[in-house]
Amino acid sequence: MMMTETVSLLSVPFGYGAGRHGSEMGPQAIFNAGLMRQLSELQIPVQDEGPLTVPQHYNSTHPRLKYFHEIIELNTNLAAKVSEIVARNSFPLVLGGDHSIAIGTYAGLAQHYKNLGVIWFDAHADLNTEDSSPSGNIHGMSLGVGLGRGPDLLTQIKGAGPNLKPENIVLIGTRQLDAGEKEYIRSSGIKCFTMHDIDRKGMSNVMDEAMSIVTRGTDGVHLSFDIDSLDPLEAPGTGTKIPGGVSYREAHFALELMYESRKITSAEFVEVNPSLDAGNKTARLTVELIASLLGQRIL
Ligand code: EXY
Ligand code: MN
Ligand code: MN
Ligand code: MN
Repeated sequence: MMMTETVSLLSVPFGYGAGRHGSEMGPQAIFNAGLMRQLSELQIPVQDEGPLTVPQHYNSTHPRLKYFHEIIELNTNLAAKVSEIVARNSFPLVLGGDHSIAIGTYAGLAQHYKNLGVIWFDAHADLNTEDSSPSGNIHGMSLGVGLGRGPDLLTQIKGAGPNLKPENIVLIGTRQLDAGEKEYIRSSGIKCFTMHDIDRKGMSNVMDEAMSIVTRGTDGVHLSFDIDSLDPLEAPGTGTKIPGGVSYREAHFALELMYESRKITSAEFVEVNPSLDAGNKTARLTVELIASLLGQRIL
């Protein structure tokens, strides 16, 4: 664990940001895979905050952004809850849900951290806008929203000003980018470690570089872990599978290094979709990864 003593577990059973059904069942699948037992073995005080109340589908009508109003409502509630957890000096551990919930997580964190570092583990960059998005699915835009790209109703959930800065963000595991995202990454200077970089440098060097970027001049570091960063052969239970991903070993090692750094101040694990899983394999693997982040060691 990092700078705080208690972990506050917040389930967000919400999947309207994704193109397919099922990630709203992610938190339950992760609990069923033995999360509480694993955490109790670590002897960390864990506070189960219970599931966040999520909006029902109400005729949301935006010409391009699917479930726009539901996503605003959800993230407004989530931001308030995350902010309250940080105010109590507890470590927010958010379980999704699709990746659109990152919008609420960092909006809440931004109430406390003015220069937040972010590690975005993902096959994707989630930097689309309503113009560049091929799908209209907001989970493919959630990092961009944090940088102020998008309609005010999404970017200003907790007041004016972008919540994140490009120079504080590191992408890891990237292997599927849309044209507008590539252009933005190049021009904004966001650091992007693609699968090519991981193959060439090794995860150890990538993590060293990544940690030095996200800790330089920042006041906290958030980990946003999209389970689709992993290779779909190992983690099939997710909605947007892209071959050639991070191995379980590499991910596990990266999370152990994050623990050793003692710099991570909040985390979210998203996009586990049990309806696409083989048994509950992906959720079990997620539990293992969370345990590594929180300090579990083999010996
Ligand atoms: N780039 C594609 C889109 O914007 O539709 C796919 C995005 C998937 C987003 C996922 C969960 O990280
Ligand atoms: Mn994502
Ligand atoms: Mn993804
Ligand atoms: Mn471990």
